[in-house]
Amino acid sequence: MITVWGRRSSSNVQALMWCIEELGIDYKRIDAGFHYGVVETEQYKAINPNATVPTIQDGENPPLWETGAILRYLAGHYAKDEFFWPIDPKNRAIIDQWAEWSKLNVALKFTSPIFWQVIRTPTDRQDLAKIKQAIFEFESALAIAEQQLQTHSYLAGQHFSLADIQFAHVLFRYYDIPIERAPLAAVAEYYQRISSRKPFLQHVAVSYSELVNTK
Ligand SMILES: N[C@@H](CCC(=O)N[C@@H](CS)C(=O)NCC(=O)O)C(=O)O
Repeated sequence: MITVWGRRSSSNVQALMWCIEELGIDYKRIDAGFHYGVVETEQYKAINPNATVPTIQDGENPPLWETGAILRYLAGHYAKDEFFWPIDPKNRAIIDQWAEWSKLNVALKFTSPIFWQVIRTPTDRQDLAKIKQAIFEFESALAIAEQQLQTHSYLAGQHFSLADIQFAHVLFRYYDIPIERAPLAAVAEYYQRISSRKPFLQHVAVSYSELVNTK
């Protein structure tokens, strides 16, 4: 049994929960972070000094933080599917390449400069030019995924993998928030494919209303 600390509205927790569900792992989730608190307690900081979510503990093993590392731990320990995170180093490196790319070029270029600006900043305080530039930069990264997805069903190849979790958990909010989007047909078609996965619907395509700031 894995214990997960992290609120459902955190994008990193969503990626993790999506992975847990895909791999069929037993878990208990404790709300933490944002207005749920917990993360600033000394007890929590002893297991995650960053005071962020998610953190996990698998049985008696040492606690783990940093979503990418947790996903790899779970994949290495629990995935039965040979494609999710392959054992062969050169096949695994392709998954890791796209997963790292997704974290650095997709998630980081979306969450703070776009999502937080559009959803968590009251309309009268939004810097529209800055948001437009951030969308341009984010979609320049998506254009690389577009090219890849024109010839591959999934981000790192023809099979669903850990890279899709790092990449596609961002897409629900990208397609949901009120912004103008570039026409990226292969990404849109891929998103439809991903959206038919139950674990994605259960943990990623969920309300973020607790994050909206209208004041
Ligand atoms: N690099 C870390 C980032 C963790 C992070 O910043 N998590 C955010 C939520 S997505 C957080 O804890 N925010 C503060 C809070 O929720 O209280 C990871 O990938 O796990």
